[in-house]
Amino acid sequence: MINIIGLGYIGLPTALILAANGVSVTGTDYDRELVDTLNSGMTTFEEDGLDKLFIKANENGVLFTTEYISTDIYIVAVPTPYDKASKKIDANYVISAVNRILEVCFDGAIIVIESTISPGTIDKHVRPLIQAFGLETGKDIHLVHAPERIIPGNMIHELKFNSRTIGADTKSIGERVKQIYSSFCDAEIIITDIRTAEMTKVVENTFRDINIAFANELTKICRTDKMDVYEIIRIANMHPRVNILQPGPGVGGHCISVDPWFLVGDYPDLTNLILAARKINDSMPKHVLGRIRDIMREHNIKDISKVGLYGLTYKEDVEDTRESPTLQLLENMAEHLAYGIKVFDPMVKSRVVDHQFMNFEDFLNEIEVLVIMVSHTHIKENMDLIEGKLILDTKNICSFNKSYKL
Ligand code: SAJ
Repeated sequence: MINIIGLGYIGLPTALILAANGVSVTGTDYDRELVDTLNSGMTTFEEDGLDKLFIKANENGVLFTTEYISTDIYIVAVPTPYDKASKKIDANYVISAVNRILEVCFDGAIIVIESTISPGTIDKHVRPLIQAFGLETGKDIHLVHAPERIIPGNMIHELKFNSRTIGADTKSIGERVKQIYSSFCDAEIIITDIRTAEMTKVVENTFRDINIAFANELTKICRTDKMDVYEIIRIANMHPRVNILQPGPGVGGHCISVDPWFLVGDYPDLTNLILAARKINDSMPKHVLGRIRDIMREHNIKDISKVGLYGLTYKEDVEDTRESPTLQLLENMAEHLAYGIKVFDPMVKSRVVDHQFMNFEDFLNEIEVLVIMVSHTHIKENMDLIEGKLILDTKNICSFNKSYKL
């Protein structure tokens, strides 16, 4: 029996894919409402293929509870935020999960940490917990780090086809964990040490952040002299060794905008490039605000409540609003909020901000300037509805002559 701790965006799909592939699984989460929802036969977020997996996992007897189970394998997938002041990882969720496991686990149990952690977290924060229990790592308890790599929007496919890294203290424990992941993962599974696995995961997300920052910096350069950044990136990317990502209104989500800070927090004197990239990406919502002002000036629009932001999530076709560029932008313009900039997102069913509309047409009726912050399929399929508006298209999805770009 594997006990998965944390049934969020990573823990739930992992529990389901294991169970769907015949592994005996109990999922544990401290959120009673979430556990009740799963036990009532419903999933807790939308993701392509998740519901199908849920049905299969239920047929195979997957269990959900708020309790920790006595067993010999645990997979921990709890949040790892960073402390905004120190820029260092906040490992409290991991620490509390491991403490609860140590109270109930069998002798010789394996604890796999899937949550993204900064390099050294296991040595600094997790091993001491085991010693404090009077136990010995490598004998009474085995620690493993197996960071996830799946991308929201394509999670189920990537669970099966992305290669994985397993960091373990010994090859034999690494092999045992590899066997578990092999039950559903068809790609290569590499065994390495824990520190390398920790660092590799953070490096992957930092690489993406830096690449996006480069695209965003190019956007600002191109704006100054009216060059077309999208065309320039498109042509540059035809070079066999160039692969620049796309500019946008900012970098959100709980991964790319968080993980590079772990390195900045731990190596402040050595992370000039990484810090610069973070600052560039964090400056993009302000750049969008500047572009909104340009358009308002040009069209003599004085009232910010005539502006509507389309998209509240951190990227297209997901429901997750964490650290989203739109929320960052609204924070940036807090003093103007009283004037009521409008917001709409078809993926967000609850009220998250002021002046949020739940109906697209009502939203459009109230605004003159539409700012596309997120390129949901919904708007791509409803281009005819927005044609009469002044459009600031931060995602380059709109081909109308009149649309403004970043
Ligand atoms: N974005 C751009 N331009 C781009 C690509 C993305 O501005 O060309 C923005 C998005 O709009 C979004 C943010 O970046 O606001 C992050 O989105 P994303 O799609 O790049 O990444 P995430 O956060 O959804 O998932 C990432 C992935 N990491 C890498 O691709 C290296 C995923 O594989 C990881 O599993 C995930 O982080 C994680 O959990 O760490």
